[in-house]
Amino acid sequence: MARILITSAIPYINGIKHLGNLVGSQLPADLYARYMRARGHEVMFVCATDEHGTPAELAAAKAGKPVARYCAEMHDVQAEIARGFRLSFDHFGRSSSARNHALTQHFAGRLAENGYIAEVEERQVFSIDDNRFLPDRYIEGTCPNCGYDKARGDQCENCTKQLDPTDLINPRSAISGSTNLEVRTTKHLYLRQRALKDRIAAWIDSKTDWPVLTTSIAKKWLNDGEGLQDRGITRDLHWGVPVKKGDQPWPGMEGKVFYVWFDAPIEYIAATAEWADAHGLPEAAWRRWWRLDEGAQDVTYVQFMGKDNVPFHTLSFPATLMGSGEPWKLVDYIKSFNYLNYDGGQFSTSQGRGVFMDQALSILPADYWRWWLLSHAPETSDSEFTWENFQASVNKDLADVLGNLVSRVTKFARSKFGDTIPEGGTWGAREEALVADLTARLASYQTLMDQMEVRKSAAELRAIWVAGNEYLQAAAPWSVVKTDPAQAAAQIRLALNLIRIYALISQPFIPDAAATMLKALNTPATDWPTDLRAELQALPAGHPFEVPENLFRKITDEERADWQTRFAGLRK
Ligand code: B3M
Ligand code: ZN
Repeated sequence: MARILITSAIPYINGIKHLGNLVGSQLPADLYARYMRARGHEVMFVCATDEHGTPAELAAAKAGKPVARYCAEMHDVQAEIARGFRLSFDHFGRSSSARNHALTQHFAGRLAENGYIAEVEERQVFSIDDNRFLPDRYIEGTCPNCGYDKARGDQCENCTKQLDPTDLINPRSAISGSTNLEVRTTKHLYLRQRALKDRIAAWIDSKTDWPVLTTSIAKKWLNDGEGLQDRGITRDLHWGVPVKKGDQPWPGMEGKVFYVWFDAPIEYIAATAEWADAHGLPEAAWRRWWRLDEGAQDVTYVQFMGKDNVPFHTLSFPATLMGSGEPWKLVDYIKSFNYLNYDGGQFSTSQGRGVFMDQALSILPADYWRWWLLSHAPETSDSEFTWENFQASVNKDLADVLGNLVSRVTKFARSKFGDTIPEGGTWGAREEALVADLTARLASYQTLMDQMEVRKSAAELRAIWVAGNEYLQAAAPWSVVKTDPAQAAAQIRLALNLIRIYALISQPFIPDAAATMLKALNTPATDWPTDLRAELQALPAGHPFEVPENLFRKITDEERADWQTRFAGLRK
């Protein structure tokens, strides 16, 4: 049994996330966590809300609420929606927690002791009309790297380059739109990433198995142009983790807070500590996941994120951990994703374009979305959500292939043989061929799931469902029953057992349908099936079963057209 630590990028608190956010981090992380648990491994899967920085302040101001209250409310909203999508976090924490405050201040203190923090008198953009400094998202302008005209002060969404507000061309205030700006001097702390460059570069070079998307972005910002830059890690804001050296004051930094991207990844650790606190467990319970000197040397750590988050996870967060000089667990594998587009454009939270997580659940249950999103995950390139494709995929894969098999088999079994699994008959060549085919396909499915090949895993799972349909098509128990009822009984006994296997192996993708299938078969979720010949005979003759509710319904053309119109415009 292995120990696997899984983190999903933590979603900003500033509103409900759209389906593009979901498929880029939380959903594939959940798929992997569910799979690894089902394979019998010990899993710690954490996520949280990212509650600091300008996104939180701007959203609270827009909602007309104090930022602390806004964050508390939005955390509950996001947690509820995550439950709705069946995201199986061991803990869904908050970056504003006391744990994260303490850990963030701890890391800053250690970095300072080790000489990796510089105190810099720096020039910051000040808005005369707003009477305040404009860090990060408080300022917008044109990206000096790619020319995108809505780049923010901290990063260009278009080309992923990390920016400083003073880098922007034609800057304007995101609060008032004012261009009446000037540069003023203020003192800030810088993380001396350049001093850690060689260590980071060597570490990234050692990750030969990482996806190209991850390493290409990391290497781009490590080596391009002037290479890795030192990064400001404090801000002139009120909301955030107060700047301290451990638990000691930091002279000259009073009233300032740490930059959101400094404390957000530290929340991965803090969320694990919050998990231990929530369960009344001792410190050792979370430290064994994170401290190499306290058990984490056995842990495999996997992170999931969208491509725009890669620079922070390959450069800045490792720099924090390495620079601490303490034995913290570094990530072993970073699974990153491209963007999901929406019906010919981009999903956008700021512009309210696309389908948001709450809206999605209001029209269809989680499994429909989980299946489509995962089977179309933007892995090798950006992918696109269209309502036509969604309808086709749900109707074919879920309703026709899987749902139809389950309902046909259970209904036929009940009408011909009653409420228990029938006895009689034996397997022949066709059944043996099915066992061989499924055994090979299951092995391939497992390999793909182990490799986090999300789309390919979905395709293989679908192929496993199709193989069952083809078997039934060829065996045709509904005809055989007329001449050889015992033979039909053997076929349907196998088919009912097949439904159980489908439930066990499909659960990471479609947990609710899997639970319904197991319930209909009066059987608990057990270990991952290994020996398919034995598993296809696990439920014996005489075992009671029921006909489940329809697993999946089809999406009609009218519904599709209706949703297409309803979600064409901008939200709010
Ligand atoms: N909140 C950005 C995002 O939601 C940011 C991720 C933090 S991961 C430590 O995409
Ligand atoms: Zn750019």
